[in-house]
Amino acid sequence: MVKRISPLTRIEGHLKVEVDVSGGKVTSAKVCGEMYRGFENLLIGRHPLDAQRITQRVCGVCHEVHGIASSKALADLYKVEPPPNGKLLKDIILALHMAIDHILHFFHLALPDYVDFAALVKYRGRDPKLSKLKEWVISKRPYLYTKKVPGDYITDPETAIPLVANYIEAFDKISLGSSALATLGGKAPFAHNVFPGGVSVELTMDRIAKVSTITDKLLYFVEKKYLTSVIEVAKRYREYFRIGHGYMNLISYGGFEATSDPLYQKGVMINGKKYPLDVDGIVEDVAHSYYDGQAESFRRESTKPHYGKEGAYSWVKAPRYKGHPMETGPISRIMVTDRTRKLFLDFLKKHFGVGFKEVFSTNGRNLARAFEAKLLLEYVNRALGKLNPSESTIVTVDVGDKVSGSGLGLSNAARGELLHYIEAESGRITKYQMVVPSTWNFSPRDANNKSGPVEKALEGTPVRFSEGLIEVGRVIRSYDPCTACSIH
Ligand code: NFE
Ligand code: MG
Repeated sequence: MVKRISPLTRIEGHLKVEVDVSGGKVTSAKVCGEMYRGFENLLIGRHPLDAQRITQRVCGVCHEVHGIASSKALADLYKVEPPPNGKLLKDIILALHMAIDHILHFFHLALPDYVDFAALVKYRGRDPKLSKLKEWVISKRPYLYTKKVPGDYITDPETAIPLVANYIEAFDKISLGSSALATLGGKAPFAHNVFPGGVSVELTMDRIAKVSTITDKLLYFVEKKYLTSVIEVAKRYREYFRIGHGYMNLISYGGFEATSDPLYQKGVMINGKKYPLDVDGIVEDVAHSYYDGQAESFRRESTKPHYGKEGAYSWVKAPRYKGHPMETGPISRIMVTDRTRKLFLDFLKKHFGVGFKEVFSTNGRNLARAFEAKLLLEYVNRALGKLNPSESTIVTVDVGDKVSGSGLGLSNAARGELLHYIEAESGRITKYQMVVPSTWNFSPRDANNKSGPVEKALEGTPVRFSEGLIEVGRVIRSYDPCTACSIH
């Protein structure tokens, strides 16, 4: 029997999921990006420096990442290298953004899959925010307590209410993190002072001190509330160490390298085994996507939309690495990097007694995301200490330069690894290609009929609650989907 979720809510963008259910399990799945946007094509003919302003608007949830990836591609095109402060500032802005994006994902997008917020009716304490929310919902919005999707939720008030309290606090922490982003990036969302040659900000001690204080507060929240909440949920739902098991293929571009001790290494894992990264192995297949053409390297492909193409079912292309569907996200960076892999495996063993295989699961992804938030904020603290207010933060690019050539930007985003590639002639863009994290994860089948990573992970998912498919939703949300990004 084919069951459908359309649209899948509590994600970014418009995603449709079709699953074949038989014997109480998903036997096969199709994930479909439902919209065409065309950012790659609308850049053609424009000034190269427009790319980082325009691509930043691909997404409202990962609002800094495309601007930063684009600035790296442009730095390669214009052959400029940011000074140490410029590199540090790009890393700090990116890491702060990713940490608050992770907080948003767990509390505001994923947690309602696990917790019945109606438990709040039993709240008898004096916390003003919890009391206000309880009163407001009871008197004004009782339907917010009605679960639309049936499921096995946490209902006991002793567990549920502290999780709801953290959900509320998470809003404040995201707002706080955004003010740090604005302090360095000029504004948030969408930093406007990030350029190929660095970041144009006056590096005053009070700015650095403000960002440092906020980072400490975020780190405290991540350690004491975010990580503890994800651990609590994973302990309640231990079966999700087996549900949502993916290909065990991971891709990492390295990153956060502006300090002398880089956080992440470049590399791939194929079927759980590590290899060096070969960027030229990255190809985008369009056999089941609404585009004309064939599987091509990002350096050669173009984007030719063709709605209704025979055999196609998604606006998401299908990136492949040497023919393999690859998962990307916090688990790919953490598991490819020797140091963080060891730390994360120790953490899983200590709290759950599970190992390598369980990383590739619904719980594994949610835990890795929280674990990464901590790693990123610790990195921000190290990077802040390396800033030198008496030195420059930027080298400027001559906007009148009639540049010709190509530029590659390998960068990171909350949902995984992000590639921007530009070609220009006489100061105008002739090609722009983005290979985006959610494009990797939410890709459809390829010319060899190999499913995308999420499609594969959904196979075998139990369906005990066929109305609403809560288990399917949990698996998909463990990837923190962004369809806006994936279709770009
Ligand atoms: Ni729109 Fe984004 C990018 C994706 S990552 S969310 O790039 O996919 O945080
Ligand atoms: Mg693309």
